[in-house]
Amino acid sequence: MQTLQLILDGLMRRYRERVPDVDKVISAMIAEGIIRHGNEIENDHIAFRTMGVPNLGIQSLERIFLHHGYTRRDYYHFAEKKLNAYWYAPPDPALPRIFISELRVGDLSERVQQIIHSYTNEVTADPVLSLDLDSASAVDEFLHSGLWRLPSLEDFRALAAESEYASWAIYNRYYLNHFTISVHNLPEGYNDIGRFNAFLEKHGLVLNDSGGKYKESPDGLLLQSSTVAGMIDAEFANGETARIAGSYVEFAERRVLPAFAHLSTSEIQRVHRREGFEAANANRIFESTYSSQTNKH
Ligand code: OOG
Ligand code: NI
Repeated sequence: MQTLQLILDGLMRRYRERVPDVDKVISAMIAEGIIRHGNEIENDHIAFRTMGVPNLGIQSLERIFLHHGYTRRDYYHFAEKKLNAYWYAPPDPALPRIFISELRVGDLSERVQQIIHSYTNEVTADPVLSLDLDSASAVDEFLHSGLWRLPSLEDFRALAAESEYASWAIYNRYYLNHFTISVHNLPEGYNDIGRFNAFLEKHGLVLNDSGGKYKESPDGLLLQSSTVAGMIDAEFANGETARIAGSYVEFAERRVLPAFAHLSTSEIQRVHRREGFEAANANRIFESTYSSQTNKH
């Protein structure tokens, strides 16, 4: 538990450093009196992106979290974006869920597959198998170091033309893709996604509007929104530079399940609320790093 907490803390620390929207949201929440410090924010889930090739992908990355007590749950398939994903339930309800997706590399064009393999072939054995999973610093270093050479800008652009997920993952690797603020436990007036979005926009945050500014599951119980990823100054091979999409922040409202509608607010725990994810919502949220959304900055 201690080790897992250190791994999660390391991910959050670097994410917060790279993604100015995190502090922007937290400061706005403090200024508005929604929270007092920031550490009382409930993290609904964190997400990673991976390359679906031998030695890497979901089957490799998930091993870190399975080792620390996470349980694999539902599978999702995104045909148009050529992705697979699973979500993982934490060993303790105070910890975030994890969402790991993977590019179905074999479904892409020959040319793009070749570019991806030219990088991922540098990984000749599953790196997680030789990692000391009980060492928080070893895992932390692994998650934040390069598995392949720095990409060229030309390759990055060729990938982006066919899959903006591919170009994002080849550059950003296992840096956190997002963390997610639970809005349902916030004070009255901010505890539903529509009002929380209005608060965010009032403070100058730009929201992903693909499929609407929030996405709602068919059962009406899982509502999600996200910021448009901020741009980072990225350095490519041969000293070339470009502004590319980094990570974003997500917001989730999980409503109480009909079976527990009779409970009073103080009795409601995580188990009484809608669990899991929703493919149609996720399909839109992926676009938070796509140029169709980042162009709005
Ligand atoms: C993940 C998008 C899906 C969710 O909560 O459904 C997602 C990504 O952008 O990698 O986060
Ligand atoms: Ni998410």
